[in-house]
Amino acid sequence: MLSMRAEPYEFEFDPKKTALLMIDFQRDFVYPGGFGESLGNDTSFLLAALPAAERVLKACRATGMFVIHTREGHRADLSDLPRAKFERGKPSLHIGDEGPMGRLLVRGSYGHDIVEELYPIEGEPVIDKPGKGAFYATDLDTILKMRGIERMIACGVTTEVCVQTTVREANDRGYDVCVLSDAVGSYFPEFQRVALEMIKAQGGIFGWVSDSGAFIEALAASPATTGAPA
Ligand code: TIU
Repeated sequence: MLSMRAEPYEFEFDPKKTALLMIDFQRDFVYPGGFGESLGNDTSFLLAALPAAERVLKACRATGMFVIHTREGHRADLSDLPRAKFERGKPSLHIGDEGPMGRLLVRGSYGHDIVEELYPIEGEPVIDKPGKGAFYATDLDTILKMRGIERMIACGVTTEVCVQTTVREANDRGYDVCVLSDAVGSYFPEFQRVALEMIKAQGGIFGWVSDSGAFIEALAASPATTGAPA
C-alpha cells in the first residue's frame, strides 16, 4: 500500500487496485471553437491543467497502473441527446452543429476527441458517456470491477461539472477517489476552488484532494518503478 499527502488526510492506495481516470480532456472543452466556448466560456483557463495531467499520465504508464479515459458526447444521429441538454444555455452553436473542429460533441468528430498530449494508447479503455457523470449510461463500473479496481486518481475537465459529478457517482458506488488539484480545470477559478473544498469537507465527504507532485512522488515508491518484487 502506498501513501500520499492529501486532504483531509493521507490517501492510501495499492497501484494494482487503483485506476487513473482522465475525464473529458477533449478539444471541445479545452480549445476555442468547441462546445465549451459555445456556452460562453473562456477555454484558456483549462489549458493550465494539461501539463500536470500529462506528467501524471506518464507516471502511471511507467508504473503499469490502469488508465481509463472518458469523453462526453453523443451519437451522430443525436438519438441519445436529451432535449433539455440540447436547449440549455441557448448556446451560439448547439450540440451536433458544425463548428471549426467538426460537429460539436458528436462522437467521431475532431473536436470530440482527446487532446494530442493526453491521447489514449493501446490497453487504455475510452468510455463514451452521454452525460456529465462517467457512470451514467456507461460500462465504467463493470470495467473497474473486472479489474478489481477499488480506488481512483482523478484528473480532468471541468472540475465542478464532469469531474465532480463523476466523483460523486464513484463515491456512491463505494470507490475511494483522490482528485489532483493541478490536473483538473474549470472555466471559473472560484468554482474550481469551491468544488475541491466540497469534495474534501466533512472528513472527505466525497473523497480526497491532492496534487500531481504528491501523487508522482508516492508512485515512485511502487514496486513496478523500483524493480522490487511485487
Ligand atoms: N460546461 C462545463 O463546464 N462542462 C461540461 O459541459 N462538461 C464537462 O465538464 N466535461
